Amino acid sequence: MKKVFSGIKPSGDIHIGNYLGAIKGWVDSQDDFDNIFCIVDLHAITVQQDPKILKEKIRETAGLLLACGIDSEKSVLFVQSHISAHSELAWILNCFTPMGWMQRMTQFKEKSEGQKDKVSVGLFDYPALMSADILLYDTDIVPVGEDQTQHVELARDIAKRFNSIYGQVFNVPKAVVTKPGARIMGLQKPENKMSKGGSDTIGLLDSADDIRKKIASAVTDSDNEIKFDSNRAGIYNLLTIYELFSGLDQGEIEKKFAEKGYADFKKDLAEVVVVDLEPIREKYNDIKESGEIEKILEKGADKVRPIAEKKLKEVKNIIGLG
Ligand code: AQP
Repeated sequence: MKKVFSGIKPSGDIHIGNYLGAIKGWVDSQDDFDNIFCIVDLHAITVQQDPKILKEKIRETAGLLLACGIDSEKSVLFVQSHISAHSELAWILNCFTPMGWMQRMTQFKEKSEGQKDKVSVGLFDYPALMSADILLYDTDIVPVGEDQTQHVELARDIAKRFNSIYGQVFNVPKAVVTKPGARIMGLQKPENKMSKGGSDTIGLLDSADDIRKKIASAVTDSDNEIKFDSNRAGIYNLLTIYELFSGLDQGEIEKKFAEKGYADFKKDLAEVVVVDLEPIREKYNDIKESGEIEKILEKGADKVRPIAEKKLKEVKNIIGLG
């Protein structure tokens, strides 16, 4: 089976953007690929984190992945910082990455905008660590949202460059973009992507009442016409969420709401979301209480450690370290 590496940052509350754009697909792919799911806490600290909250969010993210259906018997689930080879390889890759390549990364430009003094070198260098994550495990496929494809391209370029100097050391991975259009936007600011840092999200652990309130107050427009029109960002985003949760296609949805207004549509949307998220929340609470999360993460780290250490040893040896 093809090897797949996927990461998620424990940098806040996991939201329906993460779920629809990534986690749902990960769960569905477990019989088809040799999956590694990594909670990328070293990526989370590229912006400042509260230590106590970060520790909690690492466990919460793991619990939520399990609650959504990640099966630790079929796939590996571990925490990035538990395997020191990620940081070590990232440093080595830094030394093989031209500055110009890194300076082209558009996500850094977006994320650093307007906060010059606070921006860390780590945020700039994030793609080197991401390359290390991917290359350590001879990954074939990296499923990503569109915003991350440039980083996978960089990992490919670094792998090719390294291989051209030292021979076939790294497998050159491929990005597979998760379903087009599955980019969930903020409910109040539909021009921005739904993001863990923002207040504009529906969290997987939000109560049913909170979900209803958030959807009821989501921004739409004055057209009051329920149609998939990407020029009308607010209603388009809500319709996309409806489509992905309900499994209905766009034509069916437009037909269903042809005679209805936004208020009715929002009520239906809230129920579709609540019905899907409620069992996840319940399962999460059970897993948390069972005390299993820590054990599963340890088991996951034990599984990948020998693979990562072997690759790192090969790299160190070939470049003359030690
Ligand atoms: N709004 C979104 N719509 C669709 N997919 C999304 N993803 C994130 N936001 C959306 C996908 O979720 C996976 C894990 O994301 P991440 O933890 O690496 O963080 P991110 O991509 O930087 O997104 P966030 O949630 O906005 O985090 P913060 O606020 O910490 O930067 C990825 O596959 C991503 O594409």
